[in-house]
Amino acid sequence: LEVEQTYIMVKPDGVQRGLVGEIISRFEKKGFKLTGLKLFQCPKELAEEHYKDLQSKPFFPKLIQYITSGPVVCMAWEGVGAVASARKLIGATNPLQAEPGTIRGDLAVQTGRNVVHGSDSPENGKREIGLWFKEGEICDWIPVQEPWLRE
Ligand code: YYY
Ligand code: MG
Repeated sequence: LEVEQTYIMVKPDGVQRGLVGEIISRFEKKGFKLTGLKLFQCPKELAEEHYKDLQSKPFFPKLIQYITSGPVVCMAWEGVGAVASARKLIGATNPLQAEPGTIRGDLAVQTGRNVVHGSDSPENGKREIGLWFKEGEICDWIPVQEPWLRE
């Protein structure tokens, strides 16, 4: 398994519902390294670029409206196998199908209000971090817990 970067975002409903700390905490506790973090009001054009693969879907306009309806919390996380692992922590797209113990399984009830985004591939992780963060907003650092996470 490779060291990967993944883009995680608390969506506007997660911010409004006061779930930011809880969601950050799940990735922190897992042992990933936070390399970028900001509160951000997303412009429509960026939301459309981020979700461009879904452009033809009937729910696309509503999705863009939702993502731009209030501030989001943008995060970049790094770790071994971080992309797939983060998707597991997040749970299924439809929160009713998401397992208990996952973020969506524990904290959400509807696909259109599923509180969090996570990149679906290492390529998209890099692409999305590049979209949402400017150069200088990503920090590389060595967590003191490193030797206690991996032998
Ligand atoms: O990666 P993930 O967020 O789990 O699902 P995607 O298939 O990439 O869809 C992105 C986003 O679109 C999803 O989190 C909610 C919304 N959406 C929707 O509103 N209705 C659907 N039937 C499918 C997705
Ligand atoms: Mg997706």
